[in-house]
Amino acid sequence: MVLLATCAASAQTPSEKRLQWWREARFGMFIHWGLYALPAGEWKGKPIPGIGEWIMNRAKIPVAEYEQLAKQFNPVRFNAEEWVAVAKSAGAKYIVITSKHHDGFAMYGSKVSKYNIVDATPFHRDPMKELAAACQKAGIRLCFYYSQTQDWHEPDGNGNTWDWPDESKKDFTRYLEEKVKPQVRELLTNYGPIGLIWFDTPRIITKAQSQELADLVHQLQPDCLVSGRIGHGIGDYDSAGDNQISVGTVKRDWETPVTMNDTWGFKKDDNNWKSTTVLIRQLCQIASRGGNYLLNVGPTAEGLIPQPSVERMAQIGQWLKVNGEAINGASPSPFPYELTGGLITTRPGKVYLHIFDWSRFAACCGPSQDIALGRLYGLQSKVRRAYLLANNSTLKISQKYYKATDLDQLQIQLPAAAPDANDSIVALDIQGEVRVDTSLRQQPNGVVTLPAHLGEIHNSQGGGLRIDSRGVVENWLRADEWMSWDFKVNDRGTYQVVLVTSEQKYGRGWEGGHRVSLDVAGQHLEGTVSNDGKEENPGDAYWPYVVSKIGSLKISKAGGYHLELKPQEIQALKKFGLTLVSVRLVPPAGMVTM
Ligand code: FHN
Repeated sequence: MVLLATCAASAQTPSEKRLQWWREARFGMFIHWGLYALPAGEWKGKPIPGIGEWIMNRAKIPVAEYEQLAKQFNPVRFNAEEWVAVAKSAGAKYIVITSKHHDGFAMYGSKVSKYNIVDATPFHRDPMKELAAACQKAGIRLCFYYSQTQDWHEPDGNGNTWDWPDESKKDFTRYLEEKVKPQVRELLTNYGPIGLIWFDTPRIITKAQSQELADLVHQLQPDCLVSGRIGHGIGDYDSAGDNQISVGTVKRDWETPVTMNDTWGFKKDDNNWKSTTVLIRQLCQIASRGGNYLLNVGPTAEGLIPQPSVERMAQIGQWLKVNGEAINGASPSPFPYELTGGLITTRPGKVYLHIFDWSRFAACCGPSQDIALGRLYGLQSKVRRAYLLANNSTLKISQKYYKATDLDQLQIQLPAAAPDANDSIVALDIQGEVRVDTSLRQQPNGVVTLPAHLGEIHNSQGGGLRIDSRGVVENWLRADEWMSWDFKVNDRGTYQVVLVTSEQKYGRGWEGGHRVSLDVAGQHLEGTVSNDGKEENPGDAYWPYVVSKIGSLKISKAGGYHLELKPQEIQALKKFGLTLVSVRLVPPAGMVTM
């Protein structure tokens, strides 16, 4: 199969027109800031578990008590220009800030509700006005988060079951008409051009109501985007789950919001900061799959962005200064699978190899200690020049086609050590369009990876096996559903068969003990999915991978193969079932690959 990565020049829909700047941006800064920054994760001397901005809900704080926070909220150290400078230093192109979160408190001067930062706090300033001016000056798009369904401050809003337990008395439409629409109107009228409105947690909103809200936004500002979380697929783009990096080809434009530690709103005891390396790699992962990265900071009640966030943002920016052309405005990888040890982005005439793990990419050693040889399979376009973005040094290359194995190979001579510990980028100048062989095949390190999201699903009637947005199989709860893959192997030999499965999101557990069979190359293997060790999930530390060794198989000649994975028995007590990530065929260490 040959894939041509082309830019279709079809007529633009209004949504596509709105998306233009956003696709070019790829990276934005999220800000969760509100009254919740004051308790900062603690209520009446007790730490409240969970994300900081949910404290009112988690501690079931009555409205009358929570409202008192407003009287103490005085963020005198807030400086809009400093915040915008943090975004700018990171290379972020837009800022999305909470104008009203689920606690119902407007962080701007609202005429619709007195429960707002100008009228209800001693601060009396409108930070959104100041941010609008600072963003305008810095050339950054200002965007507003707005919680359209959950509002714990309003009797008719969704979510406050402790002050108003009787759901039958709630009139959501009234809340929508009397608070949401008028406030959205204010936000789109009083702050200049707004890049997007980031609606969230649609919950009980109806399709018609989501549509009315989107129409209102577009009527007030035709260029303003609407986030996917307006509900019912009505947004201009999709929003992946929190901290969930989608895998594979995502058909629509998408964005992932990501926390820098474990909370969105400030929590004084949350110091679980992701490293800059992880953050840079997440940005690259998302860009290589055609998405946008929205990285959060949670300022304090004084108005300061925590120092660890400021530092990480600046470090991302330093990396982007050198490597930004491979991210901002870049297109996704033309391959359906990941590069060994890294990933790929493209733009017209260019392919960028992002190498995270130098030794895994440069799997075979060069003639002397100071050279490593990296290889890429499947690129069919002619490469005119290869060079390191880090220092613009040209790299020696050779390109060959092996007819016997139908293999295009690009070999690149690299320095022995990675020039950038976060992600070293090898840029390829190519002739014409990017053309690649998209078949699943053995990679230069000898491993054959068959990702779940690229397999064929054989559902049975009433069965529910499917792939979630992380690329993990969910609902594989029945033994009469199965999966298969077609792939190409270059090297003869014996391979260990490993099943990689995933823990549930946010450490909610894992289920093993499934008995499975594999049929491939005329061989039949049987084994049990057991926990033979954990492996870091490159996408997210929140749900590690579990590795199970199933047995070994022999491949006696290079060529195309078909593998079928069929369960004989599935353990589904916890309703997790067989959470497959991939089937991996691993050659013995030291096997010589072509
Ligand atoms: O409930 C909110 C949460 O507080 C936070 O704002 C995140 C950010 O994506 N959105 C919701 C949960 O998905």
